[in-house]
Amino acid sequence: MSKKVALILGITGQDGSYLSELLLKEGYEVHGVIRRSSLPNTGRIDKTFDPESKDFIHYGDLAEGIDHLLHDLKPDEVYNLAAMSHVRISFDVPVYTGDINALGVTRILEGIRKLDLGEKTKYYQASSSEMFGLTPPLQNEESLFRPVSPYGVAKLYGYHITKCYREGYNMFACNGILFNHESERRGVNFVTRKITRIACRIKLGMLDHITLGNLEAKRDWGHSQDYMRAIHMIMQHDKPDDFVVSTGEAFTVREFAEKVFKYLNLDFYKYLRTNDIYKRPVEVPYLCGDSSKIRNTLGWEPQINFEELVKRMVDSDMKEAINEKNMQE
Ligand code: NAP
Ligand code: F7E
Repeated sequence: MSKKVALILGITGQDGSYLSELLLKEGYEVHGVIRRSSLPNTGRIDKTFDPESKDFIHYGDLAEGIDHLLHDLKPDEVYNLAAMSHVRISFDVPVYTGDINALGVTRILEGIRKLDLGEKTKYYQASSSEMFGLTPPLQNEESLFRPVSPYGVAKLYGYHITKCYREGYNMFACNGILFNHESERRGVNFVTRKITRIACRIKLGMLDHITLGNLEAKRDWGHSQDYMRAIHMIMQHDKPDDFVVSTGEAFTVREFAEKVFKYLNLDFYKYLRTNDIYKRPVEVPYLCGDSSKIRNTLGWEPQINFEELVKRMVDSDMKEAINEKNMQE
């Protein structure tokens, strides 16, 4: 039997790197799209894909569309994980955020439709709990969307246009509405990784403080590997549908930081500074998801809890910080 072909947009990101590993393990032929950058951006996938090989890694950008790749590869499954994914920065680049996170989705769906791949090619859209915005928890598939960031608004467009192509053209197009998920590979300017990275450097005497914004925001934090398992299950379901993916437990940024510093035997408040530059014009105060639908329908549940997430992130950042310190000496 020939291998299933998967195409991942956003393969160089946190989620894309874990998803590519999962799909390769499942026996897929995996292709990914990378952007041109002035410094290497393939650090998360260099161990998985030969950087010299042009067979599986292709240049492309959601600003332009990927019709050429859809035409050449005729993939069985397209995972769109590509986005300008930072909520605060979306206030600085709102037009770009709309172009990539909203219109970028239409570019892919329209490519699938125009090339008449709709019968064959399944589409996954990386929708976000940020779309719920000011709606109080628990949020699930029936909750009102009240986004308050350019990121959340653009993602809501992506969500609806995915449903529109599903209903209008009978395409297998699904949304995963994923709550915050982190990992050892999380981008360094998201709050969890910022805290674990800096705390380890404080422990080793390389830094003497951490500066944060709003400490009271509450988030439902899971691990990216568990969530990539969920999205693969969503794509194997017998019908296209939309699912919330979350742990159902939420903590404040303050609680996350306290836990990290305590794990390292440090007093968080001795090192804490705050600065409004890390605050958003409008904050989403409290996200906590009700993921009963995916648990009951597909049997998914997370395997990595909050404690384990914190431990994995700190242990990994400690190794990285020790290496960095040794290089400096
Ligand atoms: P991430 O680490 O920031 O990765 C984003 C990926 O998108 C990177 O590969 C990036 O490429 C790529 N990208 C950005 N702009 C692009 C463009 N114009 N054309 C092509 N590729 C582009 O994000 P993540 O945490 O893995 O999240 C994956 C997806 O899930 C995103 O769509 C995000 O919005 C969504 N999401 C994430 C969470 C979460 O908590 N992590 C929750 C809900 C939804 P470079 O490496 O070159 O920058
Ligand atoms: O902020 C607060 C900040 O940037 C979490 C993305 O993956 O999840 C992510 O978006 C909270 C916010 O993630 C700092 O105000 C305090 O309340 O880690 P974050 P996010 O905005 O929740 C959603 C679901 C996505 O879809 C997104 O792609 O932490 N916070 N101090 C801070 N945040 C940052 N980044 N930096 C601080 O210094």
